[in-house]
Amino acid sequence: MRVVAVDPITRIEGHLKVELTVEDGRIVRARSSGALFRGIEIILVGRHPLDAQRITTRICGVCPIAHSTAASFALDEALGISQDIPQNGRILRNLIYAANWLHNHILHFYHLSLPDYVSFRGLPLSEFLSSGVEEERFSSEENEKLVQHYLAALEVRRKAHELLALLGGKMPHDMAIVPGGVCFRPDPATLLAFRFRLAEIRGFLENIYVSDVLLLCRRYADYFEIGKVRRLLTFGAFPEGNFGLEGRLFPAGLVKDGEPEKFDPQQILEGVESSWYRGEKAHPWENSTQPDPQKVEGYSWVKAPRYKGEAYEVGPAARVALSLLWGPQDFRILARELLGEAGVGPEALSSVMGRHLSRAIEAVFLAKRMDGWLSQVDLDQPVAKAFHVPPEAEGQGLTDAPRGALGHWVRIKDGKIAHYQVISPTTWNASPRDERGKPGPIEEALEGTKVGDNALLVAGRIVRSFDPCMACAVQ
Ligand code: NFE
Repeated sequence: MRVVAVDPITRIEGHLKVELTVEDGRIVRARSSGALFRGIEIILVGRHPLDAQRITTRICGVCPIAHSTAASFALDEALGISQDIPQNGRILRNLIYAANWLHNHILHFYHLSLPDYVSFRGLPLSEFLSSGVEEERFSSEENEKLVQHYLAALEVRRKAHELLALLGGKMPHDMAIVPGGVCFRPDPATLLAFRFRLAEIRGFLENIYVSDVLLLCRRYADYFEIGKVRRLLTFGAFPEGNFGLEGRLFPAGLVKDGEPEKFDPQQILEGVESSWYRGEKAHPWENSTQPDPQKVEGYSWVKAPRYKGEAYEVGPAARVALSLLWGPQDFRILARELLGEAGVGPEALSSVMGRHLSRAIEAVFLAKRMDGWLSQVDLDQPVAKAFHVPPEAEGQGLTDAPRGALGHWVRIKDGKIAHYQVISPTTWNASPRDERGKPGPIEEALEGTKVGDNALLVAGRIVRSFDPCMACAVQ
């Protein structure tokens, strides 16, 4: 038996530590641990409610628009205007947010994951980039092509940031999404520039990204059986009609052992049994953040959210699984086609390769949908709803972020924030054990995996397939 600690196991996006106990070439126990405390929920208390949206976007430089969006949804509800957001406000928010998704998926595949599979031998920075991949599943031409696309993707990511900034003002931390809608009115030239940039990015997604992901899926088909969780949860994303959980482009729901279920936000409880906090398991409306760095049973700053008492994987696999059942017809056609090309069915989504394939499916679909949204912007109509901040109110903002289900909960008293809680995607995925000793999703995906002498490489592939972001995971 040996114990291996990998710290950090994430390439960027904060430091996730994973401790593995390996026995007879198999991971028998895994502990995932967030090593940095943030305290954003505490900082927010006592501030003006509108600060929530500006401050929480700073939680993360990779998915800032996710927090901008969730905070705006929570404040819309608290201000009593959720159902009055003008169509332009809804569409422009979606476009800004979706641009961030495209960037995130390209970043994850090429720059955070590909070094786990391709060889960078002979290239500058090879020692820095390589995960020590020695197996040769790609021909040298394929390897060379993927390395070239790694470099090309840097440029495409810059374009995706520019796309976002055209409507969002800047990246990271957009200036446009606000409670009520957006705070600026684009002119026709800006919309045209957006369409032009989007077409360039779509070209890369459709012609290069998808075929690179399919190539990886073919060469590493065994990884459709590795890193499974089997319980999937999504809050859904991108309102296309009314606000709320219904009418989203990607529908909300859960899939447990292949069976879909409606999602009920009241069933979320967050525990701190193995986390360095005081307190009892509670719903985010009642929960608090009381750091206790000396807690003996603790091994992580990440809390442990559970749905009906169970740990759920959140992220692209959950969205694709649900959208295949309840999503738009054109999504189902695309998803079935790409799953067919990879030679797998929906049961393979919750796996290392399933997560990569899911991101590719939704990125291609989303970019096409964005083009349609753009045509719906009506420059003669309002972009925001005016509001007054009430002295007492509360609001819940639920959306999926690129990495999965994200929730913000705000309570206002005496015109100030009295309570703020965030549960982000990586809080779900990287959560530690709960009061029943049940592992979090990343721990579960690791445990039982045969790794032989390659514990670091295989565990790295499993953990990084979730795209963990520790900046988001701890609040
Ligand atoms: Ni910091 Fe994020 C996304 C959020 S992950 S990247 O996607 O919320 O926990």
